[in-house]
Formats: sequence, structure tokens, C-alpha cells
Amino acid sequence: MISLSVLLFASVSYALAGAVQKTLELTWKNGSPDGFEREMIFINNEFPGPLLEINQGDAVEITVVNNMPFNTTIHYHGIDQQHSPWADGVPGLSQRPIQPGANYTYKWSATQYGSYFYHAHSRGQIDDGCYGPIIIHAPRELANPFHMISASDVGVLRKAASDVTPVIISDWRHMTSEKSHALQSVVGVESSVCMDSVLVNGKGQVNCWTREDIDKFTSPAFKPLLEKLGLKITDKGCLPPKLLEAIQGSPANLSTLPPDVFDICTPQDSQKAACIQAPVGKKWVALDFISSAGVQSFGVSIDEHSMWIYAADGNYIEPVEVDALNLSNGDRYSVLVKLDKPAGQYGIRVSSTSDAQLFNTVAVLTYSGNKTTHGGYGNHGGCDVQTLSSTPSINQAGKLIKPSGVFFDPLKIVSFPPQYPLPAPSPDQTVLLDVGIVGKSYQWALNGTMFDNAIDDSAPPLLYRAPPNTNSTNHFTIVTKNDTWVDLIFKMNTFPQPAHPIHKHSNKVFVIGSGQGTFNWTTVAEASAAIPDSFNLVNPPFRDTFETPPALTGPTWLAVRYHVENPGAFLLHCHIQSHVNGGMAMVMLDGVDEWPEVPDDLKN
Ligand SMILES: *[C@@H]1O[C@H](CO)[C@@H](O)[C@H](O)[C@H]1NC(C)=O
Ligand SMILES: *[C@@H]1O[C@H](CO)[C@@H](O)[C@H](O)[C@H]1NC(C)=O
Ligand SMILES: *[C@@H]1O[C@H](CO)[C@@H](O)[C@H](O)[C@H]1NC(C)=O
Ligand SMILES: *[C@@H]1O[C@H](CO)[C@@H](O)[C@H](O)[C@H]1NC(C)=O
Ligand SMILES: *[C@@H]1O[C@H](CO)[C@@H](O)[C@H](O)[C@H]1NC(C)=O
Ligand SMILES: *[C@@H]1O[C@H](CO)[C@@H](O)[C@H](O)[C@H]1NC(C)=O
Ligand SMILES: *[C@@H]1O[C@H](CO)[C@@H](O)[C@H](O)[C@H]1NC(C)=O
Ligand SMILES: *[C@@H]1O[C@H](CO)[C@@H](O)[C@H](O)[C@H]1NC(C)=O
Ligand SMILES: *[C@@H]1O[C@H](CO)[C@@H](O)[C@H](O)[C@H]1NC(C)=O
Ligand SMILES: [Cu+2]
Repeated sequence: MISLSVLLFASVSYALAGAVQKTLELTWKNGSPDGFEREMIFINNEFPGPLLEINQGDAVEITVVNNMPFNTTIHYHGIDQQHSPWADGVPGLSQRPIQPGANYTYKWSATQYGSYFYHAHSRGQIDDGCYGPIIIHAPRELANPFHMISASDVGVLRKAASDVTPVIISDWRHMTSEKSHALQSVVGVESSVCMDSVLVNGKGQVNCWTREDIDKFTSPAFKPLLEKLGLKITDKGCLPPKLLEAIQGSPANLSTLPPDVFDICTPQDSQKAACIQAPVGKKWVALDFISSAGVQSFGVSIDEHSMWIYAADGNYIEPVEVDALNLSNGDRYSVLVKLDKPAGQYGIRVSSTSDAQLFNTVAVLTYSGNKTTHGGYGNHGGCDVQTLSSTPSINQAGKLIKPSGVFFDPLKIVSFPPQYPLPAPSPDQTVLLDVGIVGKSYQWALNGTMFDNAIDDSAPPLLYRAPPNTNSTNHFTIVTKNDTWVDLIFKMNTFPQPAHPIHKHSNKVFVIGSGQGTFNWTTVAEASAAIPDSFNLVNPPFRDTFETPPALTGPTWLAVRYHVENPGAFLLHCHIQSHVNGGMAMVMLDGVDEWPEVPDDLKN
């Protein structure tokens, strides 16, 4: 069990802050989350890993013991690592890899509250199951937005939110990440984008769609190209490899592709579905939706219930009531659900909304007056989905069924309380980044140049070097000074390319603009003078994970702005595993003028 702070509600000044110590032991053994057995990663013998429950202000110490046959590191996604850049978990940047049999202790302070998760940051180990949820409880006194949901229920809503249940959504592949990665360079196309199943809290089914449904839900953006090439979406619901070959414009070795990678779908339904048990007799339940997906993004909804989204990437927002939300890799949304329907079982629908693959799963939200507790996070019981009779709000392709339904729009997020700099600062530095493939369809770059993955083993890690390595001739290193403002402008000028869920390590960014068309300006000031409607410089969303608009039939762009306030070596990267492993990352040497001295006892 986790050693929890006994002080459930630490004061805002953190004078009574507690400590959380936890050991996470990583092992590599057989498991079958969707009914198909393969080798995978377990954390303390669990999949997904155990919940880390923390109070804001706590000192956190996590010892990761690597009992797997390969190197690893653990990253705490969304944790800002104020004054602890050495605990960020990126090999070659903030530490050396943890080798088989070794361990490393991550020490950081919980300066934030809300929903986070931890995951491996080594190669494609996320796709092998290396992740688990983090909840950081806000102090009772912290201003919350629950009165905007129901003025008469504030106490009940706050209590429900403090009992929030994590719901981790991921995609799952039957091949290990290393095999899948190696296969791509043999085959010559990005074959690792075709997954096998969708998991909710580590449970799922392989439910192969009928050909009729596959044809019916084929993305209109790809239909003309498929028809022109005489191709069809594969039996696993994936864009066919021949289409990927056509997009990259260079020949592949498709005869080397095992048929079960794209084509053969074998149903597996030996597993029960994830079952989320709402507390007995309560009016509201809170859920933290977390995407630990390696590739695809998902539409999520709960049958016959709306969801009040009250936090995004951990931070409170002005709540919005929606029927469905889109969840991309690395996103966290916290929702409150009113339990105002007859006691029973309701489907939680999770359907891919990415054009690259049509697949889905169903989990169950159950509530009753009965004292049955076979659900919740970390409980391995399950529910039957065959007996579900509730009415879905989205179809199997993630589209709203009722025309009056509401999909959450992440660009409309408004922080609660307001937290944006006004007047908008003018940036000290603007970094323009050319996003796209740079060769084969598995070779990706955030700035025209593939990130050099050999950095993983760079000795010593960049953070340990003094003075910092300010090599900016490699086209994948951004160097900033402390207490400056930086604009990052992502330009997707080649197409088709999917939406990229970009994750910035350390502190969050303001998502200030996005649009269709070529971004042919050099600063936000020029662009916002020309196309003001594409920008929000007043109350922009505040995120650590943000999606570039998909560039399917023409160019798109995205602009974010952040304040450099935590010197250290951090990563900026796409959270699609095949993209980041294919080179889609940048090193950010933040605040090089105030570079920290790494304490000797924290070096590995
Ligand atoms: C971590 O490694 C050190 C050095 O090998 C060892 O003394 C210690 O017992 C290990 N800790 C755990 C929790 O395995
Ligand atoms: C296909 O594979 C063969 C044998 O591995 C290799 O010699 C050839 O270069 C490959 N062709 C392409 C287009 O990758
Ligand atoms: C969310 O997904 C739906 C269904 O695929 C799509 O129509 C919609 O454009 C997406 N919304 C956003 C804001 O990405
Ligand atoms: C409550 O439990 C009883 C007896 O186990 C069962 O028959 C009934 O269906 C349960 N009700 C709900 C809503 O789960
Ligand atoms: C594991 O990490 C060590 C230390 O950085 C490095 O020398 C070794 O090459 C790594 N092993 C692999 C397989 O990457
Ligand atoms: C800078 O980066 C380039 C390109 O990766 C590399 O060739 C060069 O050795 C680097 N210089 C230093 C001083 O690290
Ligand atoms: C991005 O790449 C371009 C060349 O393609 C280069 O001029 C620019 O300096 C690079 N930006 C960064 C931050 O490395
Ligand atoms: C930017 O590109 C678009 C389309 O290519 C063009 O219509 C527009 O005039 C350009 N804007 C500037 C400022 O050059
Ligand atoms: C970096 O800048 C931030 C924001 O101004 C400031 O709070 C912090 O103390 C600075 N860090 C150092 C090490 O000077
Ligand atoms: Cu990407």
C-alpha cells in the first residue's frame, strides 16, 4: 500500500505538507489484457500500474526498481518538476537509463494538484503497458469551480472530486514495441500504427468490425485516395500499408509484412470489460479520463449521462457540460457525472476518432444501492458488456448520434480561476518548427531534422553538463534564458499528416492560436494582426499536452506560448510513440543562464 500523508487536507501554505514514498518494481512477463497472451510490463505485479495518491505540497519519493531485461526510465507526465529537473525521467537529458537490476529514486515536490500519470520514457515501453495514474488532491481551501455546476451541491461535488476514480484509456498491440519498431525498418512503412484493441483500466476485447461497418465509417478524407489506389481499409480497421507507401512516395517491402499486422483480425473476448463502480448511494461520481495511448485518439462518452468537465491536464476550468469528449495521447480530463438515472449499468463508449484506425471498446459505469464493490481502479473484477441495454450517445466510430449532442471543444477551455498573463506579453523568442515526415512514413521530425535517439545514452546526460551544451546547430535544440517568454509555432506544411498530440515537459503552455492554411508569417504579432480570429491572447487554454490540427488535405499550424521559469533540460515531443521514436522531438535547454547544479546524490 502507498504510504499516504495522514493529513488529508494540508493547509494552502503547505506548512503541514506530508511525504509520499513508494517503490515501483517493473517486471517483464506474460499477460493477456485483451485475451491474447504476450510479454508485457507489470508494475508491482499490476497492469496498469498502481495509483499514486498524493496531497498537494507533499514531498514525493519514488524508487523505480528495474527488474526487466532492458533499460528504462519513468516520467511523471504533467508534473512541472519545479527545482527538480533531475526527476523528469528522460534518458540522456535528465538521467542515465536505469539498467536491468538497478534502481533510481525520483524526488520531487507536488507543487500542483489534479490528474497526472506516470509512464516509461524509454523507447516504446508505453506500448508494452508501462503506465499508471497519479492523483494529487487539492487542499480543501483551494478555490474550485463546482458552484458553476450546481450552487446547492458544492460540498457534495467537492467530496465526489476528492474520491475521483482514474479511467486510463490506451490502445494495445499484440507485438512488443521493440519488435514492432524493428519491423518498420524492414517493411519500410510505419507499420506500428495498426493496433489490436482498446483498453480501459487494462481491460478490453478485440472486437473485429464487419466489412459493412468498416466501409460505412471509412474516413471521408481518405476515401478519394483509397478509391484512386483501388484500396480498402484493412480487416483490423487500418489504413492499408500500400496507402502509407503512396503517401511517403518511396517504395516499401510490403511482402515482408506478417499478415496479422494490418489484415487479420482475430476476435478475443475472454476478458470482462472494465467496471467503474460509483460509490453506493451517492449523487455524483468523478472520473479522471487519462490517455496513455501509444497511437490513436478516442471519443469517450457515458450512455444516458452527460459529463461536466471541470479540469483539463490537472487544472480546474470553468465547467462545461458535454455528451462526449475527445481524448488524445497524454490528455487528462476530469469529469463529474450526475447519477440521476435508475440504478444499473451504463456503457462507457470509447471509439477511435483517428483516421488511421477504426476500432473501439466498451466499459461499464455501474451504480446501485447495493453494497457490491467489484469495480473502481485497481480492482480486477469486471462487468459483462453483452447484457448492457443502455443507449449510447456516440456510435462505434465516435460520432455523436443525436444531432443536438455536444462534443467538448478543447479550444474553448477557460482556466478557473483565470490564469493568463494580461496584457499578453510580447515573446522574447519565436521558434518556428517544420513538422512532418522526412523520408519513410515512420521517420518523423518536429523541425525538419529527426531527433537523435542516441542521446538516450549520452554520457553524461545533458543536465549534468556544466556549462550547458548550447549546440543549436543540430536543428533539434531550443535554448532559452530564464524568465523569458517563448512562442513555439508548429507548421504542418506537408500532408496528409494526422493531428499530433504534442507534450511539453516541465511547465504548461498557453495555446494561443491555430488554423488552416500556410503560416507564412514569422511572429504571432504579424499573424494575429492579419488573422485575429485565429488567436486567443486574452484567456487561452493552459495545457501540458496540445494537439496540432490534422493536416489531411492542406497545411495547418498551431501556436503556443510559455514562460521559462524552471531551468533544466526538457523534452518537447509528439506523444504518438511511433512518431517520437521516429524522431519527432526537440531538446529544450530552458534557462541556461540559471542552469542548476545537480546534487551529487541524485546523479546516476
Ligand atoms: C537500489 O540499489 C542499491 C544499490 O545497488 C541497493 O543497495 C538498494 O537496495 C536498491 N533498492 C531497492 C529498493 O531495490
Ligand atoms: C527489401 O528487402 C530486401 C531484403 O531485406 C532489401 O534488399 C531491399 O533493399 C528492400 N527494399 C526496399 C525498397 O526497402
Ligand atoms: C472530436 O471527435 C469528433 C468525432 O470524430 C470529431 O468530429 C470532432 O471534430 C473532434 N473534435 C475536436 C475538437 O477535435
Ligand atoms: C442488487 O442486488 C440484488 C441481489 O444481489 C440483485 O438482484 C439486484 O439486481 C441488484 N441491483 C442492482 C441495481 O444492481
Ligand atoms: C543501457 O544503458 C547503458 C547506460 O547508459 C548503455 O550503455 C547501454 O547501451 C544501454 N543499453 C541499451 C540496450 O540501450
Ligand atoms: C552539434 O550538433 C551537430 C549535429 O548533430 C554535431 O555534428 C556536432 O558534433 C555537435 N557539436 C557539439 C559541440 O556537440
Ligand atoms: C529548425 O530548422 C531550421 C532549418 O531547417 C533551422 O534553421 C532552425 O535553427 C531550427 N530550429 C531550431 C530551434 O533548432
Ligand atoms: C500566406 O499564404 C496564403 C496562402 O498560401 C496567402 O493567401 C497569403 O497571402 C499569404 N500571406 C502572407 C502574409 O504572405
Ligand atoms: C527563473 O525564473 C522564474 C520566473 O521568473 C523565477 O521564479 C525563478 O526563481 C528563476 N530561477 C532561477 C534559478 O533563477
Ligand atoms: Cu505525431
